[in-house]
Amino acid sequence: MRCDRLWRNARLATMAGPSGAGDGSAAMGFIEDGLLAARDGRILYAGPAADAPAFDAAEEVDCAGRWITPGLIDCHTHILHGGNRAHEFELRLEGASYEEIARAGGGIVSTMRATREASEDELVASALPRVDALMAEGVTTLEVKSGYGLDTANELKMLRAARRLGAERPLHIATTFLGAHALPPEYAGDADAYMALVIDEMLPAVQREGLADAVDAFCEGIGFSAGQTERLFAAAVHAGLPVKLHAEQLSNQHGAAMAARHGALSADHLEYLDEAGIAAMAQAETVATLLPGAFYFMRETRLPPIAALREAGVPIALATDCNPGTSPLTSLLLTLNMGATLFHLTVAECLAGVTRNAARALGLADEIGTLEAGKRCDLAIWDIERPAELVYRIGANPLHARIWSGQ
Ligand code: DI6
Ligand code: FE
Repeated sequence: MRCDRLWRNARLATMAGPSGAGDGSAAMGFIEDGLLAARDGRILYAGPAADAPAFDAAEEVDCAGRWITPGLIDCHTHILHGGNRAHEFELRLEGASYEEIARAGGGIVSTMRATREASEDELVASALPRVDALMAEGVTTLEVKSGYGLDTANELKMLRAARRLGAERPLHIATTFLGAHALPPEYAGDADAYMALVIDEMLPAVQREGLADAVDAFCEGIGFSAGQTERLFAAAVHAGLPVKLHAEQLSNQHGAAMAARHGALSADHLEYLDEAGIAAMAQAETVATLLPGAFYFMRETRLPPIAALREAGVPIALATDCNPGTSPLTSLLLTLNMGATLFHLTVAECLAGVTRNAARALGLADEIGTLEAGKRCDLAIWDIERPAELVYRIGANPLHARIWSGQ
């Protein structure tokens, strides 16, 4: 059988183990003497060398026993933004809280100002070093949210800039419209009016240009209520866009259950999630995207209900939440370590969280996230003896090669 490229002598973590395979090598789909073949940017075969058909390959790579995993997926980022918030970090070190800073006009609104001032070119240029840091660790798909424009022109500018990241780099970009991230000062005291603008003007404009793959909101005391968010979600679903939600990060607003009722791809953060929220997510198969970088940086002490999520069979994803205010983090490998150390996830859960379940959180489970025939050939090839090393080490980057769409 003809193929473009063949990787031999590889150990594979397909991340496609049978469900119910437990928590170890079976769940991660380990294959010791593995072979992977690609054609036209797709995986043609990934499995034991002994079972592979005879391939006629244009190019062959000897992996010398290295491990291949699916290319990593960072499924929740605010990587595009103007400026940074190092000064607010200093204020927090002196005792100010995130909410106090936000209510005093800092926080998301200070990044909004810097983002409005930046041109589309400048936004792209300032994000690229952060994007490059993630790619250097094997990231092949990146979700990018808007949410620092907070008016129609600037939200569109952010989403156009987000799409351009995917033209500037060999990387799949999934864009998320987060117009309902914070209340801009011109709408102070009137969140309902701002939400109406998001629904009646921004969302249709975003749809006309095909700029968003999903719609998100910040459902929080300092963000939008579950009722306000529900109006947006009804409009998004009506427009054919999937939804996801920043839910239960700082308090329990019952946002995750509301999101699940709208078939949300994911509910994210979830430190204050309750039993009813977990049950609703399990029923809707909504992914729980956990963001240990924000938990760490905010010195949060309340853990997301990991054991209950696991018990209920809610799929768990992990992401950087890369943003200037609560998670200035550009390492998905460090995020894996935090998932294990701070959130008590197993190695299998951590790795599924940045592959298979991250793909589900983006609605891309048929395209990416596992090493299976038919999926895009996005790979990370690692200089490691066992996949646990990806979770175990702090500050190491054992990436040997990154393959995107077979290249
Ligand atoms: N939750 C977060 O952690 C980020 N956005 C959100 O809704 C914070 C964004 C920021 O502070 O700039
Ligand atoms: Fe976020």
